[in-house]
Amino acid sequence: MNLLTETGSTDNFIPDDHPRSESLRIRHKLVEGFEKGLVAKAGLIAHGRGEAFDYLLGEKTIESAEKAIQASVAQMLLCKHPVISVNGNVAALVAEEIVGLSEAVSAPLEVNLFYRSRERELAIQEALLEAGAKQVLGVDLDHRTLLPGISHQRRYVDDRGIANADIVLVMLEDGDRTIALRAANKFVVAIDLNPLSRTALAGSFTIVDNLIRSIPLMTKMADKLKGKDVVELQQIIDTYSHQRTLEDALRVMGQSYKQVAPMLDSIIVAIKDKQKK
Ligand code: PTJ
Repeated sequence: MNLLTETGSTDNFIPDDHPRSESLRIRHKLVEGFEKGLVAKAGLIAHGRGEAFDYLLGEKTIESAEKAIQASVAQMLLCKHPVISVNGNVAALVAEEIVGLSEAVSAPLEVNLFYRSRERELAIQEALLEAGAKQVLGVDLDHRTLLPGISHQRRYVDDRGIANADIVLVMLEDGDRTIALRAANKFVVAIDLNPLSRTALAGSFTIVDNLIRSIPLMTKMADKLKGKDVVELQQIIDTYSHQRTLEDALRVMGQSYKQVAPMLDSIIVAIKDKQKK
């Protein structure tokens, strides 16, 4: 069959033995999300930026990100009104997983978009409901209110959700709203693969990791930490350093130059293997 003329399932295009098959499948999930009206055009580009940083992290959750997950979940469990902000990329990539986290930390999901349109709000709401969410905030116009200090569409928040939250989890976010949320005295947990982004810097705590890995890890962590008392949770938070986490992510990325020599060797082996066939 001629793969170039084939349409439909991505399985036909991405063979399992392709060394980057997992990353390519995630990309296609996002493209499908775009076709379903969940993801903004710019969301596809934003994903590419994330992929580049993830490459430098070795596409794994580094130790300092695990610590950030622990401290962030501890803080979410201690706060009274946690809310999880969901945009197009999140709904396309981790709809079921974000519903799982929402249940684990008792935090409602709220749709909040940079490129807000009624169609996208409703499509994202539907995807979350299909994934098992019992309620999705941020869509009902009767509950719409404004977060001060932002001129773009992210200023619209739900009076049952982000407007009254004491902690907000954000992903694929822009620095503007993170700063506005902090200015409104909210604790912000950010997930961002770029440790130098304004969001990563402006978050109270930042998890430098791919949300595809970190959301399920946060749910597992919530199940683990739920048994701990307030003093133990507070101790985790007090011994955590936001600055050290960002520095460590950059240190790990900087160390990736050490992979060049072994990777060059493996490419030479791959070329020789192909020549033998
Ligand atoms: O709100 P929407 O759905 O209308 O779309 C808003 C987008 C995503 C277009 C908007 O927020 C945007 O342009 O984002 P930025 O400014 O490109 O920032 C996205 C950040 O998320 C970048 O720092 C990326 O490195 C990071 N990122 C991308 N993919 C992932 C990620 N971080 C964690 N996990 C990812 N999978």
